[in-house]
Amino acid sequence: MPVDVTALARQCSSGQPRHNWTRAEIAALFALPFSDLIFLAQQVHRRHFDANAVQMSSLLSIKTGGCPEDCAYCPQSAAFETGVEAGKLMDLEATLQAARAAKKDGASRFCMGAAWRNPKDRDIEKVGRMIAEVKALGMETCATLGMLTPDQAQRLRAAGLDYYNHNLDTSPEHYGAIITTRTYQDRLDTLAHVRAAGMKVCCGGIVGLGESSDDRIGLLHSLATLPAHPESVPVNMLVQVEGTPLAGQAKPDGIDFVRTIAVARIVMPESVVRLSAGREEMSDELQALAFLAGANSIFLGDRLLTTKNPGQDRDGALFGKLGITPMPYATAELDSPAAAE
Ligand code: SAM
Ligand code: DTB
Ligand code: SF4
Repeated sequence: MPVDVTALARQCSSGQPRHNWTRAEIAALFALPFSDLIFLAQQVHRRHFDANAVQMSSLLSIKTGGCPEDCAYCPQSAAFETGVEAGKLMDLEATLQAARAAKKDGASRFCMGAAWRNPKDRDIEKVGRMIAEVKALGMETCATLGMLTPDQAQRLRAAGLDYYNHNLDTSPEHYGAIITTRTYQDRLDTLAHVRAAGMKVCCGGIVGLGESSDDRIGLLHSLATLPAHPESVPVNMLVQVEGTPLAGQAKPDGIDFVRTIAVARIVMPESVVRLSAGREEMSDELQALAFLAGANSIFLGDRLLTTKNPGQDRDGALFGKLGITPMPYATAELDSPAAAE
């Protein structure tokens, strides 16, 4: 049966979260005239959020490079010559120093990333100590460490981890063209362990992997039909890194990227949607359109994990022009006393 777009738009504008999206409905949203799509995304956004508030996180690579996975986009895979040196797990004091600086620069959440397929149990112990100390600074905590067992997820939660980032990246159909060393189901299993341990989920994908428009529909369908929507949905624009198999291919159209953000906003109305990697190469106008389409979080600071991000000066000027204000502690209740500072 064809989708009744008028009825769908009316139903979407109520902002009620749904988990039974069909691919045909998501395709119909992508196909809306751009102004209608942005209007709908704005209606949904304003039902749940202050339209001018943007959540700010800071990223730190606590273990860089040498990863045994073969994700075709990633400069940290040991399978590609990208010039990224493999390092050891960072020590606690260096991590805390970065977290304190991030807090001073206005980040409310600190996200620690490791180039692992999965952490070992002794890594969980060390990262757990980092999490507890970052939390004691009065920041929300996030980590992205690869696949987890149920027990590892529980230990991270017990250490004070608020969010776990684990992306689906693309549609189930396109996944095998991007990563051969793990399956979509592996990703879904870790997401279930993270949920079962009581953590908030940060899960999204990448635009620019050579995916078709059906794959973007498929990615958003996978995310929006999870048993609970991820609280945080990063939409990354591929950062092409020399030496990775995806370097040098055609870049996606900016309007298509903004459409992906708008549809994510509509199908996961209560989620914070992150305008994630790729901002360094975006114009102010493209970023403004992404915020208008319902993106309401970003990474602050001049570095993502291994690649560049706009620094404080450019972001400060952009936020000033757009009247953007920081959204403190978007969805987590902090139990640390320092949170009140
Ligand atoms: N190794 C862990 C994993 O894969 O889950 C955690 C770190 S990994 C770098 C986190 C995410 O960064 C990936 O899932 C991917 O979505 C994103 N990412 C990596 N390289 C990227 C790139 N070149 N451009 C955009 N996003 C990228
Ligand atoms: C996410 O979705 N994007 C961030 C974060 N989660 C960990 C990572 C982007 C990495 C971009 C490439 C790099 O800097 O190495
Ligand atoms: Fe490893 Fe994560 Fe990069 Fe894949 S995305 S190669 S798992 S660091």
